[in-house]
Amino acid sequence: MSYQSILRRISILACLLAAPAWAHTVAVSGAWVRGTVAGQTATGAFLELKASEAAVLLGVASPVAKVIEVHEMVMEKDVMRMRAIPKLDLPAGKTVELKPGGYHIMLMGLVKPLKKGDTVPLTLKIEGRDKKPITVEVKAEVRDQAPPMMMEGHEHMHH
Ligand SMILES: [Cu+2]
Repeated sequence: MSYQSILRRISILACLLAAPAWAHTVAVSGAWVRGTVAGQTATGAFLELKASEAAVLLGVASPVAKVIEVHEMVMEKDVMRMRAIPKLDLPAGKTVELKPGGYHIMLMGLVKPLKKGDTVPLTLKIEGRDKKPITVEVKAEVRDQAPPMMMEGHEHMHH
């Protein structure tokens, strides 16, 4: 191997090592928020996430709600209930759906009603394998879509 070709190999390696940190991406698509009716203080936000490398969703922030949690749906004594989870795993290259009846972002303590056509800004806090937190800004469209049947009743479980 010539000195020149060794040099070339070294410079190729240097390029690979210098790959930019933003090569790790989290793609967000189909973000929407369920519109609210008068007096309603909580609603759900839904979207799809696809991380290029394994990552975790640690939390969500938005100016429209005082408290925001990531929820999962669990079956408890034949009743579907929702429960806050501290983080949501985003496996590399897989689409993770947050949708009605499944994982969702719970917006609580809404500061104003959310009408169809409004835009809700969401800031997703995500952490990759390198433990460096990144934020992803999302604009979610408000839709007036009725909740699915399975969402009914879970707020009145304590008899
Ligand atoms: Cu919920």
